[in-house]
Amino acid sequence: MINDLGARREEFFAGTVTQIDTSERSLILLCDNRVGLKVEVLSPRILRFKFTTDGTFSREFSYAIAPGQAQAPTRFKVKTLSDHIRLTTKELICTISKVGLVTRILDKSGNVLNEDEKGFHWEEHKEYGGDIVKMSKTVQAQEYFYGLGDKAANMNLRGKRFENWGSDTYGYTKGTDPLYKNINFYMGLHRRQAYGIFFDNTFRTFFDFGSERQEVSSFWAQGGTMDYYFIYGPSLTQVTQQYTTLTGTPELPPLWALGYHQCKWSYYPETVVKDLAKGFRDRKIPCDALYLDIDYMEGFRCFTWSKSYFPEPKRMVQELKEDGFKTVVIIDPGIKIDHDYWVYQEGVENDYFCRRADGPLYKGTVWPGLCHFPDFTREDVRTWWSGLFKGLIAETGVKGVWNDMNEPAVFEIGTFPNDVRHHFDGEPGSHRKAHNIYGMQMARATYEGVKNFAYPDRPFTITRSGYAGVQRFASGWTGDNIASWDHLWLANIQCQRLSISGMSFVGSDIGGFIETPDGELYIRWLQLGIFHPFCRTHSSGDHGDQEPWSFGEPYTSLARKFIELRYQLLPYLYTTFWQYATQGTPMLRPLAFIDQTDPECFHRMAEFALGDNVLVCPITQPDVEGRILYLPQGQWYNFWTDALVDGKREVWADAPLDKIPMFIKAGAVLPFYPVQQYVGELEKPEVTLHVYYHSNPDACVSELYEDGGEGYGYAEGNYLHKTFQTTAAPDAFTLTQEREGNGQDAYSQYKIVLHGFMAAPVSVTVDGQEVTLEASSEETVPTLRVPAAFKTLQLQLSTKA
Ligand code: NBV
Repeated sequence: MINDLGARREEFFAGTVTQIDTSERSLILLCDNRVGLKVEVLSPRILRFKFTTDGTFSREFSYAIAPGQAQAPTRFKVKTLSDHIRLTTKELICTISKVGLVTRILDKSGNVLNEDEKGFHWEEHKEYGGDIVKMSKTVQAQEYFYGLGDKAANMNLRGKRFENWGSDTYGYTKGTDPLYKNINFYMGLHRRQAYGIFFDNTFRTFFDFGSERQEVSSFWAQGGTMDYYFIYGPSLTQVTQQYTTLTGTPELPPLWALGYHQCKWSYYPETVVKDLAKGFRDRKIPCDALYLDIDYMEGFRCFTWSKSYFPEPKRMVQELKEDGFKTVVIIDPGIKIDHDYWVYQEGVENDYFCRRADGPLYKGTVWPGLCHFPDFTREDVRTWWSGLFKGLIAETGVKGVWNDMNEPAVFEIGTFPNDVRHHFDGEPGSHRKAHNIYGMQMARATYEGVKNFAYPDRPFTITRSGYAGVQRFASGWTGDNIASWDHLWLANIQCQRLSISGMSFVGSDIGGFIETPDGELYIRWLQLGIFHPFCRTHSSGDHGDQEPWSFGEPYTSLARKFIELRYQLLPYLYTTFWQYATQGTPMLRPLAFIDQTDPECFHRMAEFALGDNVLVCPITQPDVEGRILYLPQGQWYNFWTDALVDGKREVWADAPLDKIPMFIKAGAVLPFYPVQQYVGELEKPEVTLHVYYHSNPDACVSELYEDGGEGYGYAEGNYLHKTFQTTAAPDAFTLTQEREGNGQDAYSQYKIVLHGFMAAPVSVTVDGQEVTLEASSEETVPTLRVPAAFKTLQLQLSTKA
């Protein structure tokens, strides 16, 4: 049973199976050396593998798994054969060797999806006790690896090793690892089939994708249990979707949260904030949210306001609100040790702060000086923390909360010492076990507080750190990046990777946090940022200004142009968010997610899709007039010129500084709003449907989801989910609309803009009635207006079309 593989390392393996049990959901195998494996069948495509090294399975508890996700029992069969046990579901075959519990998973046609190399093995942790639990798997031929959250590395993770141990990585660069978030979820793609692995272990974890040994991938943790989920796609998108059936998705954000946000460390005092607000409105640059960084507080004490900088916060927040701005404030976890400070007093009186192993309260230095830190792994502490938001949200009118430093970060020593104790919701342990979920539990308590006091409005929260499942509680940003072209490139990859790792509501500090961009870099970054679900300029503020107008002309006008485009795209962005919130579909999709049969898409990483119909590729170099990019299969319209381009090949896209390469899928219906200075400025913004011609007799489907953009009316059915289909015949083109939901249209008509039609249609009928086209300056872009509830729009095309 003992395999001494390394020079100093004593590794242990499973023995021989002596007992086989099945229940409604699981197969349980026990070996002669007390090693056990429970295979839980969560669905025909999701299997959970949980091991024990001492005959007893650990308690069923997970911060990652969303409550209420339990699925109905799934039928499966178990067969015992001479040297292995075989479990089959409708979609998968899983074999487990009787000696060593080595596992292999195949699709129902017998293709290997994933197989163990050594499989489960472990080492005893000599210093801390417990097991260092390990799993090794065989890398399949031509296998690509994706996922793992916010890694600053190429899209394909093969050949690399990574660590998850949330870290404050100011000024990180490509290759810095670990970063702020801990998402133990990756995907493998080979033979056109994809699967995912989610390793639910909160200790420091590692993932190796053929770095140490080319043909072996492995993952391990410095404590806890080997407990992982295998998720079969077969498409990459399905893998991410199913991962979110386990770990959850966020609720729909308020629509304003998808607008443009402006941040700096720090805007103060009040006059500066007011000037900033005026700066946007005077220049007619749309903006929805303004952020207050740590200086708004009194000596960095959370839940206080600096009396000299912000003497009347409620009035200021209200005045900003009247001008369409929502105020978002930062809240860090460190609570200043100050006997006259009520938050400190409440925390001490109720014993809410973390303690060292031998009893004293843990003290660490952060912005306010020496601090104590709430133990967010206790329910009563989370409830207390949530309650602290009453003042900010219910009384002062703040609309969103930004959680920073929650890795947790501590000056000089990095994070809490290992011996710091945490309650861990009933299974007390050290910081080794709680570190990676500390930030997520802070975000959870913050979210619950903001939600409670914001009701009936929707909450908005953002976090720097998190563990798998954090997407249920907060949006996120990629931390302290640098104003450099390399970082613009990285922001693109990091946001895509977070999105496919279940966390779509993400963005980077536009323009870079550290140092100052020049006008060109800022505009190129903004051009990318408007396609990220979270769109915020942020900078450390100790150097030049970083507002959209800070770089003078032509940059101010260009910034306005792209922020305006963001506001036009809002109905599309919101629909894409709805797909994410309801189905777990990633909002940002790397090319491999668009066509996993085309090997050219597997390693590409600059190009990505936002939602179903928009493909973009940022410019990440100075002084260029365009770039070569790869368009996936299908036909695409250049957004700027309406030129039709065939996919599955490289194309050159012109992109002087006033353009970003942007393509719309042929056949798409792209909903646009008019430009607004902030969400809600227009009470009933008209929707323009941009209809892109395709010559395909097969229908091309686009969606539009609408609700009030605020409040919970949608939960009562007050929403409209519209499905548009476009189909072409040789001399005709049809657009149909199907509607579901009890919402009311906010507008009576759609404006329809026809793109890519060779000539104006000779006749147009809407639900059988003939209508006339509007006079248009450009003959190639005919427009018309149709009733919002139309069912069928029939275009009779000249034979030239
Ligand atoms: O609160 C100040 C900053 C904040 O602006 C930034 O976004 C965070 O990532 N914070 C880090 C702490 C200071 C970093 C040097």
